[in-house]
Amino acid sequence: MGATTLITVAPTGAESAKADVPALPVTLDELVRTAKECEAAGAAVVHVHIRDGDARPTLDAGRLAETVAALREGTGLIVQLSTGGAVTDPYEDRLRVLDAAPDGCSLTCGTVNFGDEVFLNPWPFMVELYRRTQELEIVPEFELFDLGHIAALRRLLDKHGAPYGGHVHCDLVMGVPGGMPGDARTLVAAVDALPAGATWSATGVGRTALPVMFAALAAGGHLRVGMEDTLTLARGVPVASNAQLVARAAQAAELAQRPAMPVAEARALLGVRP
Ligand code: KMH
Ligand code: ZN
Repeated sequence: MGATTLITVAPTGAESAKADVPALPVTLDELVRTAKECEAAGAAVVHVHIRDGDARPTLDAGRLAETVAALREGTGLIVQLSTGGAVTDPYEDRLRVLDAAPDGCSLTCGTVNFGDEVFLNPWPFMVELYRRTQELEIVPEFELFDLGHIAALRRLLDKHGAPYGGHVHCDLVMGVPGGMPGDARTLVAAVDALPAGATWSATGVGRTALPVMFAALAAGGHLRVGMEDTLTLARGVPVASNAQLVARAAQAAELAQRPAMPVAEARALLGVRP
């Protein structure tokens, strides 16, 4: 078990509408301001989805490049772009995300029912995305929504070698309707199945956020929090800001005697490009 806790913030996502969630950061200014606040509260990685001028999810190449530049300029955070996008995004657009040259990107290890929709990640797409991360020297974070995704991750590593940076870091995304449940016994089963030497964070969507956070800390893992996954702080209390969620995670990590990991340590752990 490491001495510190890597905190990733996922501030926006692709699923919530600004009209329903006014605190959601959707413009570049809002995103950079949020990222600065989250860095100050203890985050080391920002997992980024962007929106267009109408606050709708987009994978526009120009906006992605501009976003990476602005986050680098305004923060010291490790910039991880989502390649998951929205469930409607075509594979080609999701692959082109890497052209924005982020430090890292998400790479989901299989298809999963996603509420009433399907989040498609067939094997050939996973392989193509993985190869491009290796070529472009971008650190992938393996997103695992279900236990079967861990088998696909192991197969990917067996057949296509180590990721750029040489280290395998995973994120258990738990509690998605259609994916693995967000509870302690599922978390332990997932962690037991991970490849040797991998590090991992966990996030629980919706009301599984706190059980998953506590289970992850108890099991020696890292944390992902943010308004992509959680919009309610407590029953009937909406989340006011992403920084509020990061501060709560940092406080829990401190109580667990593994305080928030400084960004420099996170860069070394993940092996991101200097
Ligand atoms: N928005 C979801 C369909 C990722 O960022 O890579 C997928 C997602 C995963 O959020
Ligand atoms: Zn995401």
